[in-house]
Amino acid sequence: MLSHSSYMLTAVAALLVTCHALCKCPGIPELPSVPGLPGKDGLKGQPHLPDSLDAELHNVLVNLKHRLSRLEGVLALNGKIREVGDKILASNGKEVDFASALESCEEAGGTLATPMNEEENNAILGIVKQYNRYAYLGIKEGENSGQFKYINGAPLNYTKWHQYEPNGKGTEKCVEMYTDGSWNDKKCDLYCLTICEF
Ligand code: MAN
Ligand code: CA
Repeated sequence: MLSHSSYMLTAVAALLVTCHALCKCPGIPELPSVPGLPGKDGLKGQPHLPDSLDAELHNVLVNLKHRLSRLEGVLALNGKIREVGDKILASNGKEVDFASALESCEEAGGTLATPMNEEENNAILGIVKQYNRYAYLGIKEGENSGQFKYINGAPLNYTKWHQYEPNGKGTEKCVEMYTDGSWNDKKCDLYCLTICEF
């Protein structure tokens, strides 16, 4: 006979495994194994949860998804978020230096908006236009001048430089988006709009 708490733990583990199977979660690592509980393959076979609990968990997930999509609808309606692919973009409307902008995004569990393709660039541009302010992007110049990288150090796979940019030659290590969506290398201690991605 399972104790109440281990029964709940099993239920939560099952919920997480079910969620993991239902949602494609890029970037989310495999679930760690929980000592004393079957792994995700174990849960697929026997012994498994009573059908009533399985149905209940399925119901919980369906309701959570419905609730989340309604909340996203409200936020989008109010111009608080924009969704592009799997990313959610949002701004706090504040203009601060690069380090502060990045810090705000990370504190909220995200990072600075980083356009990886034209569609994402256009979604970020929508927010730049909404506030009519240039925004810092999640891109920085590396040690070699002229070599810009994502914040995680990976090389850029998409660029949208304005004509004659980047021109700072090591003196402008951050990147801002203009109100036409093009990019300019820019000093990092100026005031640009904070746009985060989650
Ligand atoms: C300013 C700065 C530079 C930019 C030029 C373009 O000097 O914003 O980063 O390259 O304008 O004229
Ligand atoms: Ca420049």
